[in-house]
Amino acid sequence: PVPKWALITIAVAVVVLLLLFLICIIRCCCRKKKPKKKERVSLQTVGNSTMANLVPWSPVPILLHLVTLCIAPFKLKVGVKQAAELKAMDSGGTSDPYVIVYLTSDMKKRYETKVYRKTLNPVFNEYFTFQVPQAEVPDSTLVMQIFDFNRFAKHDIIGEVRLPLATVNLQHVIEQWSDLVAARKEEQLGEICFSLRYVPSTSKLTVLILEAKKLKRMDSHGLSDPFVKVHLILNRKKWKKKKTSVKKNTLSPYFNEAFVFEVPFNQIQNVDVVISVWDHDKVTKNEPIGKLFLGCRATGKQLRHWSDMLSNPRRPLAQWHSLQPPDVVDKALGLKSHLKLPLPHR
Ligand SMILES: [Ca+2]
Ligand SMILES: [Ca+2]
Repeated sequence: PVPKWALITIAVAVVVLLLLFLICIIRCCCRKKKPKKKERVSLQTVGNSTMANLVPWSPVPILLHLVTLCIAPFKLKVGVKQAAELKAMDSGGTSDPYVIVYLTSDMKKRYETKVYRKTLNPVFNEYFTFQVPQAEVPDSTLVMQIFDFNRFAKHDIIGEVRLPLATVNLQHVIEQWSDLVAARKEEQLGEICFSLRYVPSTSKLTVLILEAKKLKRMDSHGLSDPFVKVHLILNRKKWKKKKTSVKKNTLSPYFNEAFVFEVPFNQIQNVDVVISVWDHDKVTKNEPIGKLFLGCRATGKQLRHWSDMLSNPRRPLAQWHSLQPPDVVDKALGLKSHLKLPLPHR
């Protein structure tokens, strides 16, 4: 017979050994999960950060760090970590870099890092938090612009990184190097307000063009002469079209013109409504100012407006929308190039 104290000692020893074994396993696992730093990752691979491809050395990269803090409301923490081998903008062969960070869904909210004097390899390690309505996340792009500070002259832009949030897997922490590219000018094309109403029993789709504001100025001596075209696209082909009257010399026209289209209930899912604002010109051809489309293929605010219309039959629903560059919208719609040509003015 084994004494009781011996049994207890053996039991304690076994438990201690098991605990040690468990600690070892946990340590090994954690070590593997630590993200590798300083990998140079191309933007295309962002969608799947675990499968990031290594790309050849690039001359001016910047290291970013993204963390989704909260899903609803969507909160994103953006870390500007460091930049390497920046272009020298000052005569001494150095730059004084700082970074401006914003999301295109709210361009008024901009953050700035401190200025780092006389360096081409600044280490910023600064973090900024953004909050975005959930519906606007797919359409939003994170923009980081690096500038060279100058005390007595205009600050020069060194380059920028644009990261459409729709291309990023926001459920993972992302830490990656991105290449800087030449900065693009942010263009405000304007906003348009219209209401949508669908009555399934009568197959009537009503688009009421209400007004527009902050439209881009298109005429060199004057403002713009806006009018609105409403196109219906069925199965990627232009189907029906209507247009408003022209409002002369204004950037905030008021239309209040309604268009009724007959769309059978079994086709409503296959229809895109394209709304474009044009500048009328007497001498030269009319020019598009901006565009947007609604339908089951749309995203963000436009998709929400469309689905609200479908789930509230017979009720007109009005909403403001931002105009997008016409070529971007045409690309999203996958229209053939010949359909992009402006129609002759009557
Ligand atoms: Ca400078
Ligand atoms: Ca004009």
